[in-house]
Amino acid sequence: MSNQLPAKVSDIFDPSRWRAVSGFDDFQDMTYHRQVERSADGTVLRDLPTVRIAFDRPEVRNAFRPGTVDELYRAMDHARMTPDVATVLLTGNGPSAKDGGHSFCSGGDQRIRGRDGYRYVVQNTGVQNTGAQGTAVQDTADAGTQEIIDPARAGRLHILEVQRLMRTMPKVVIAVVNGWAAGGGHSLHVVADLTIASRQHGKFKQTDATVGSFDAGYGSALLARQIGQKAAREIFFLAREYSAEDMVRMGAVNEAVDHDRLEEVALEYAADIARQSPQAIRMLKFAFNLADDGLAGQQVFAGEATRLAYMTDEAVEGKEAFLEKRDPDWSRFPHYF
Ligand code: S0N
Repeated sequence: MSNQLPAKVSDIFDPSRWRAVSGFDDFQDMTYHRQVERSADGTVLRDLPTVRIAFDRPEVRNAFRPGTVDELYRAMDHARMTPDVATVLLTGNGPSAKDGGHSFCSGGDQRIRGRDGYRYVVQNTGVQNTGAQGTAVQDTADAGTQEIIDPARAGRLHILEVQRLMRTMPKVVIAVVNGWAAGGGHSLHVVADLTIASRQHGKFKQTDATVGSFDAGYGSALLARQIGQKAAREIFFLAREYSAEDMVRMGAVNEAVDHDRLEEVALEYAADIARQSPQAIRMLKFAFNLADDGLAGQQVFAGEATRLAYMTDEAVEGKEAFLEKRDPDWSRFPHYF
């Protein structure tokens, strides 16, 4: 494992607490770090159970384009499958070098949204992207890239796949809102299990309707479950700006924190989570989701219940009886506890 300190990607990012996760060097729009403990001379002593996934397009308030969403999904799914990761911090890098603006995420990149779907920028391989991969190949200003309309992505809002992954992964996702959470960025904070926000720079605005967009799933309906129908409708219908403190009062944010302590406090939350039983945390997360997620929520909860049941002698008896071609003997197992 490399002892090299990662680049400082945000004003509140302390490189000594993190290492870049290997295998994600190709990321253009996101960064992915693992929390580590280091000795005084910077040697990595051990991994700690928290990862930090961050939007890295501060010049456009961390708006996401299709490639951003692909990277976000990859990092989130890697965190899901890493057994010793308990908590994911989802945040935004910055501030913007252009104007100093702070942002968590401002949602879908409006510059690439079109009637045909999304323009999808790919590295120029010198091969025409036609047929299954793409149709309309266009010239771009950037040497080395092509812009294509990818039919597999046209009209496909795959940020919703990230929302479902955040919702169903057996880990706690904390939205660490360091600046603007707008549009689809606002929805990501709604889907996160917990939200903490910068008192000075955390700002919330649901701009979907302003730009002719609408997250009619978790972004709106789950928000209404969290803070009530009237407040959620106000946020969407009026598209006003709210501070971190406003959001704490409404019950949409757990805590407003001084900006320079935001990441530190997020890690304190993560440390408390890591002290709990992993099994209890995932059963609780799935239980909190169950009623609002309907049969899909029941399926996730039931999947975990089945996994636990497979560890019992009773379930082992059923499996062994089948393999041994005999009737199962349930006599050892009570019908009532
Ligand atoms: C965030 C806002 C309020 C910040 O205002 P501020 O601080 O005054 O900054 P600006 O000067 O406005 O912005 C600085 C630069 O950043 C660019 N920029 C900001 N946001 C975006 C964006 N979303 N896309 C592209 N560029 C963006 C500005 O243009 C500016 O650049 P320059 O300096 O070059 O002019 C303010 O910026 C704001 O309101 N932003 C737009 C927020 C927004 O409307 N987002 C889209 C809302 N819709 C979605 O997100 C859809 C989400 C989604 O994916 C989805 C989910 C469910 C169902 C469907 C979908 C779907 O995919 O459509």
